[in-house]
Amino acid sequence: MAKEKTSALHKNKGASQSEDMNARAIKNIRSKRNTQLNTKTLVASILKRDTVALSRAITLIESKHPSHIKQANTLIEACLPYANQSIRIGITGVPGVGKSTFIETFGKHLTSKGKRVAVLAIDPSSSLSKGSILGDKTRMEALVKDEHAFIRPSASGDSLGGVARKTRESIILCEAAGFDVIIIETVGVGQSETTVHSMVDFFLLLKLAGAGDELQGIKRGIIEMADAIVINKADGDILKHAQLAKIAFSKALHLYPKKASQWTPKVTLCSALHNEGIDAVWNQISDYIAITSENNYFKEKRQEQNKFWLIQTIEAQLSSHFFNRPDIKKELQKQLERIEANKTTPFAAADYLLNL
Ligand SMILES: Nc1nc2c(ncn2[C@@H]2O[C@H](COP(=O)(O)OP(=O)(O)O)[C@@H](O)[C@H]2O)c(=O)[nH]1
Ligand SMILES: [Mg+2]
Repeated sequence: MAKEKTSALHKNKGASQSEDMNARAIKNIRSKRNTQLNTKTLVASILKRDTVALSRAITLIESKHPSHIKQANTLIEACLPYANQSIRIGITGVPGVGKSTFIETFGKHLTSKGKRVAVLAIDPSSSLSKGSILGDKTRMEALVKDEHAFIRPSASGDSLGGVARKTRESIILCEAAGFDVIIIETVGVGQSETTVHSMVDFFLLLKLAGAGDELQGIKRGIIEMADAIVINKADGDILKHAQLAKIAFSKALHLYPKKASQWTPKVTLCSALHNEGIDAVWNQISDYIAITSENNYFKEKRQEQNKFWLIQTIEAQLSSHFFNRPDIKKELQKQLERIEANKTTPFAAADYLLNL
């Protein structure tokens, strides 16, 4: 039968198109089945703590290909029941403050205590400079080689929101892969500290001692967000400055009202390079977890964060949907020109565009 069909198709040129379509349909079904199989295998491997599978999964999350996006969503859904079992720590500080060095020393400290540590990054500047804050993996040589650590350079993206979403999804995957501590690093460009703050349990500000003007040039709100201020490079000639900086920051912290978490942030000194003061940082975080678990703030904060991210995601999708519409693109340009020519107000123009 099959043979007859084949030969008939070969004689009839007009039928070759349907044969082609059949082949395509079969290929489609196969590839769909393969994708489903792949997703299942990938999830199983992630749950078995296979970091190669974890890397592949994060790459899928970062992809813009529609079929990858679908697969990524299935993946996240499958991993979600296994998530939520980690401590998420945000670390921020200006370039050169010693974030990479700190994460290396801190990460090694944690793995030596039997913890599994994942390091992710939010780097809003990376889409511009094509660089990445975790690109300098050389500073984390020991941690990179540690089988209980996983380091993922920052996701690239067009917007902070896009990068943030990918990072949040990566957190879920890392948790499913059994990581106990997730560190999110950021350089604090633009709104990135606020973004990281909205996805972590504990927010750590890394600072340098200067010439007594530590508090100058510090972004508003950042001290309020910090659960700990750690002054790095408190070694050698800088130690004295660091001690003075500690006093200045402690005073500044006292100006803020008590936090909803009932936690009182502390200022400590450390030398990431010489592994000094690192255990004190971990002890502080452990205390924080104990206090906020006891008073339920830990859970409540995560729930608030989830609600925040739901709204954020809807807003982002609505706005990208809107701005990507060809008619809106055209009309927006026109309205911008009209604003320039003083022929309309921003509000009237917005009304007009939203009603299109
Ligand atoms: N003296 C001293 N130098 C440090 C310390 N931590 C980092 N550094 C140095 O500061 C420079 C910048 O560190 P890095 O970790 O790359 O900073 P990042 O840009 O914040 O990631 C490097 O040359 C480090 O060796 C420290 O605790 N003490
Ligand atoms: Mg670095």
